[in-house]
Formats: sequence, C-alpha cells, structure tokens
Amino acid sequence: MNAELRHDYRVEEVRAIHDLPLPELLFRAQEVHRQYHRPDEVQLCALLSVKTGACQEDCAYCAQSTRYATAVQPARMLSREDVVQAAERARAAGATRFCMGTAWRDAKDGPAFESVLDMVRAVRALDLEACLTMGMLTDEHCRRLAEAGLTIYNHNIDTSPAFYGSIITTHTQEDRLATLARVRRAGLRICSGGIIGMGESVDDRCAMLATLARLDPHPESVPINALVPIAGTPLADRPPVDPLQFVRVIATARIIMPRSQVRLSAGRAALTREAQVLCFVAGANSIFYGDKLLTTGNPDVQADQQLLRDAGLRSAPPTH
Ligand code: SAM
Ligand code: DTB
Ligand code: SF4
Repeated sequence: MNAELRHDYRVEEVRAIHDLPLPELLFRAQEVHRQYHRPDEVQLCALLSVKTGACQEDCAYCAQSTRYATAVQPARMLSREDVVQAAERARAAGATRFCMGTAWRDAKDGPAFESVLDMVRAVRALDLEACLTMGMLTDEHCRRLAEAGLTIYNHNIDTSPAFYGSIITTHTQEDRLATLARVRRAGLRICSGGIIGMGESVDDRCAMLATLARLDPHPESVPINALVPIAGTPLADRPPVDPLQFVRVIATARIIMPRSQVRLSAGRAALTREAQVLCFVAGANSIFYGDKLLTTGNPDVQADQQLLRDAGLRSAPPTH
C-alpha cells in the first residue's frame, strides 16, 4: 500500500519522524521514495537570475536586498536572447527544467511582466519545463503565466510561521501562502520549500515542513535550501548547517510529502560528495544543476556529472 498523502500533520508528529534514529529515518524515507519515484533518477534544474538586485524587501538571508551592503551589483533585466542562450546551454548540459528568478517583492505589471511572459514562452519552445520565482502574484498574473505555458511557480515559505518574523518584516508568511493559493487556483503547479541554518530551532524546521504538508495538494516540488551565508547580511556569520541535519530535514520532507520532488537546493556546494549521496538516499530527487544559483556558486556541471555517474544515478525525464 502506498504511503498516505496526508494534509493534517501536527508538528509533534513531524518531530517524531525527524528525530528517529538516522538509519530508521533513512529506511522509512527509502520505502516511501520507492513507492512513488524511481530511485535511480534525479531531476536537473537550471537556475538563472533574470533581474538581479535592488529588492526593497528585508529578507535577512538575501544577497539582493537593498537593506544590506552585499557584493551584488543590481543589474537590468536580461533580454529574451540572453535567456534563450542560457536555456540552450542548460538543455545541452542535460537540464530538463529551467528556473528564472527576479529580485521582486511582487510581480510587476507592464513591460517587465510582458518580458517575463516572453521568456517563459521562449523556454517552453525549447521543450524545457519553465519555472519562475518573482515574488507575490495577483490572480491576473497567475492567469497570464498559466496561459504562457509556465510549468510551475516557485514561492518559498522559508521557515516556520513562528520564526518568519525574525527573518523578514516587510511581508508576512500569510502573504506568501495567499500567493500560493492563487497560483493553485490558476491551475499551476507549486514549488515551495524553505531554508535551514538561519538560527531556527528543530521545531521550527518541523513546523515549516508541517505547513508545507498542510497544502492540499502538496507542492509538486519542495526545495530544501541550507543557508548560503552572504557577507553584509544579518545572517552572514551563521555557522554552517551540519550535513546530517540537512539529511534529516530531507528525509522528513520525503516521508510526509511522498509524491513531491524534494530538491537538494542551495548549500550543496558546501557538502561533500558523500553527504550529497546521503541526501539522495534520504529521498532528494532533484538538484539545481549549473555553475551558479542566483548570485552564489553551485557545484560545477562536470563535478555533478561525475557525481551522478559514480552514484549510478541518471537525469530524470521531464515531469509533464
Ligand atoms: N524575490 C522572489 C522571492 O522572494 O520569492 C524570488 C527570489 S528569492 C531569492 C527565492 C528564494 O531563494 C528565497 O525565498 C529563499 O528561500 C532562497 N534563498 C535566497 N537567498 C538564499 C540564501 N542566501 N541561502 C539559501 N537560500 C536562499
Ligand atoms: C530555491 O528554493 N532556491 C533557489 C531558488 N529556489 C530560486 C535560490 C537559491 C539562492 C541561493 C543564494 C543566491 O544564489 O543568491
Ligand atoms: Fe531577496 Fe526575494 Fe526577499 Fe527580495 S523578496 S530580498 S529577492 S528573497
């Protein structure tokens, strides 16, 4: 019998799973993983910042907020041609999904939004899945993105409801959840996850996962990021996440959201190959693939191809 798709997890239940002895946790995650996914496949997602920097929000982890003196130089929006070139390169390297990000609190109207729609159409025309992350959306934005052929929309809840206000004060987690509901109503798929290593407690991590699992249906993609500390931000000096903690969060996400793709996201460059393989064993079946995330580094393509070969894993076919 397949693991249940539940939407009523209490934080204590999630914590009990999270705290299992690690071999038991990994065993359960593997059981669930094999019921819903091919255990030898990993989804490869490319990521491109199409509008970098100058964001007014105060997300304490972010290199692109104007509130903090970081090394990021704000840049103009990329052109459709820039995006097509990057997408062609990503496809040639083996990516199946192409994700684009803008440093916006909420999606703009007018020419900037029309350009983004054009980018989505161009990526889809290359037969890649198209994902966008550009902040909060109205119903009309969602409708037009769906019409342009967007595959999925990324909008992270980032942390627990209780800890959210310690990280971001310029919008609320309820605002984020409201956008997710609009995205869903428009018939789009949802990519939503969060970050660990920002000073949250283990209960906060479990509450974040419970909040994601309460979404019905579960997000189709769940990115789990380890904080990439950015010089100049309030979180610049956070100690690195213990890889075994990362593994626990991934395994717990896998168990409570059995059908979702769980993405081992930011922070992978700081992990050893062995720790990354443990994340795959824990049920991660998706990665960001390409030398750069939005503003920070990612393992390079050759290293990732070698890792996948050595682990006997292969690129997953597109999900639609
Ligand atoms: N501005 C849009 C938004 O806030 O949704 C889209 C871009 S924003 C950079 C996308 C997500 O990247 C954030 O919600 C956060 O989860 C993740 N992120 C940003 N900076 C990060 C960092 N330094 N370390 C780990 N994850 C990060
Ligand atoms: C997600 O969950 N992680 C990605 C993507 N969604 C947009 C972003 C990671 C950003 C890491 C820091 C940077 O490169 O600026
Ligand atoms: Fe960074 Fe997005 Fe927050 Fe802006 S809204 S500061 S781009 S995470």
